Amino acid sequence: MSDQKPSANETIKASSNYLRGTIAEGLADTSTGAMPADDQQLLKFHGTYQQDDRDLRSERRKQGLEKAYSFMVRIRVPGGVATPAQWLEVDRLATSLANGTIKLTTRQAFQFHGVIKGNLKETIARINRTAMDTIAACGDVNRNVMCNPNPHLSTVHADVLRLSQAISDHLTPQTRAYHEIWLDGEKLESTEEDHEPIYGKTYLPRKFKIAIAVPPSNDVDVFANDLAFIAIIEDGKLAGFNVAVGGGMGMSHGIATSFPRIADVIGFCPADRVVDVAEKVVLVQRDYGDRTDRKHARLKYTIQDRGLEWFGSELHRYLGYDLEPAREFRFDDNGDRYGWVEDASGNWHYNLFVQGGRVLDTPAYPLLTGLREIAKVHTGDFRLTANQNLIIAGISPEKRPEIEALLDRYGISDSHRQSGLRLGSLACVALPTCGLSLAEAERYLPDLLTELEEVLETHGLRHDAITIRMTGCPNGCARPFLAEIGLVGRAPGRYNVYLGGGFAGQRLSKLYRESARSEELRALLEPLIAQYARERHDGERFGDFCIRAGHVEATVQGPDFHLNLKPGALTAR
Ligand code: SRM
Ligand code: SF4
Repeated sequence: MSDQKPSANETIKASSNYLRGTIAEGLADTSTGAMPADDQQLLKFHGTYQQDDRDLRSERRKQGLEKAYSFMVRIRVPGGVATPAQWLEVDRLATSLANGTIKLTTRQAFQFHGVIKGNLKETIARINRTAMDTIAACGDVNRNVMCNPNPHLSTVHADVLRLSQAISDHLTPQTRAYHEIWLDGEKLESTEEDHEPIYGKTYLPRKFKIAIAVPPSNDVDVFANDLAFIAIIEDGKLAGFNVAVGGGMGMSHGIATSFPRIADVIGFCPADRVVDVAEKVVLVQRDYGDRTDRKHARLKYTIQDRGLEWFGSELHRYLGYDLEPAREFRFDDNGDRYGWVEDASGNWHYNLFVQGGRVLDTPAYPLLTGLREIAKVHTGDFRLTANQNLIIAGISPEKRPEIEALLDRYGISDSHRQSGLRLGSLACVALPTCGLSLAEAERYLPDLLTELEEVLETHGLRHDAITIRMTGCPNGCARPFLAEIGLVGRAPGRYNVYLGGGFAGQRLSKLYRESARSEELRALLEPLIAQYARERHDGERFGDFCIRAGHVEATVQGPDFHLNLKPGALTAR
């Protein structure tokens, strides 16, 4: 920890009157499509980011116009569950007030892009009218709580979903600013000061993320979270959760003090203590997280700096009791179960693959329209997965033919019949909306996959599951450091290539090639894929193979992520 003064964002939060700032005034100013700089920081807590269309930047600059400003709006969906009515409203908003697409994110949320300032209030108000919200979807607070979305996988699913919603509710900011600013006619006239019992006036030092996994599926990539709960099922019942802390993906190229880290398992808690444990972990981070340097403010750095032992004893002090020893668990993979699956009660679930999580209509593939027609007749719900996919869940046997006919009519029924590599792919948004992207991701990965599919075909691996994730920068929004192949934007058309991540998201990958040009990626990966096809052991995963074959070393935690360790010097986690 440094002795420096608090970062600028701390001052903005402290003087914002519980996140109000001058947002209301900024929204009313029609002379610009942008918001004042400080309010842009506060808007994140309300679930929206100011962006501009980066494809248009230079043209607009030449014409002397201000940037093409618009807003990204993120809808919180705890556990990823949305009703058909909610889906239909999301669709209406996307097509009437946003850019005509729905983005399913890597944290089971919906995102709109391209909402102009004049439409922001209506968008957020309408989201709230369908019993969803955007508060705390972004900002220095606890974010959307993820949980395994597959009800058919486990009988304890309902319990786990309920708990993820309970954690989410408990950690939602209490400020009335959200209601005042966005929900017309609900301005509270009370003179009482707001009160944030958990966060206080300056909220958290940085974003905070929680996920719950239900083994053997690690489809939420639980180790990428600040706080992770791993369900322990004994005798078919939920016994409680292993608790893991200190995960996070983001780093900056060339800055060795920033690094991805996977969460460490520190113990076990019974199910009825999970909300309390979540609160106290948040409080430890609230009180000890670094508020001077936002690049060093996540829980992973608090733990890395002070040690896991320190964290354990501090957590004990806040809780007033000890966690129990961690229990056995095993993860098989971090992907989705595609296609049709029947659950114990005879209902059906269809997990479709959504390329890059982007739901839109193209002449060849009217996915948005197809899902709209399904939502009109569907009596179950929709489940967003952490792999940017969608489950049409809870389809009764009587309803299945009708849903199947619609899937066929709109060309969706084959969505899960893709190569194993494509099904295991994730791409973050990147260009043109993300202000931090250094290279393409969502718009480029599909083409790269088509090239790599030719390679897989040649080597007989078309149906083998391999995880590949691309991001436009090292912030890691598609968790590339937990993929078997991670491609991380470095500059336009250039990517750092990471290999050796664990197939179950249990091990970080390692840098294999720096700043490879996009035209080189196929040639760079082909020999590895060919060698894997020839030399792999029975059941050996591509990531494990890359380490055994000596292409990359096994990773270790913390700053050592950047060290070029000799193979075998340290063991894989
Ligand atoms: Fe992310 C920032 C998109 C999941 C780590 N992320 C951003 C912003 C808001 C860019 C910005 O700050 O200006 C991106 C908006 C792009 C756009 O145009 O929509 C953005 N992140 C996304 C999404 C939409 C990617 C996607 O394609 O699905 C995901 C939305 C999740 C959600 O629904 O809440 C998304 N971001 C993640 C994840 C994955 C996860 O949480 O499992 C990570 C890695 C885990 C982690 O937090 O360490 C992630 N995003 C970041 C970071 C690095 C944070 C760090 O402390 O290291 C940033 C940059 C920042 O916060 O300064 C960032
Ligand atoms: Fe933007 Fe980088 Fe996140 Fe991709 S990884 S969405 S480029 S911040």
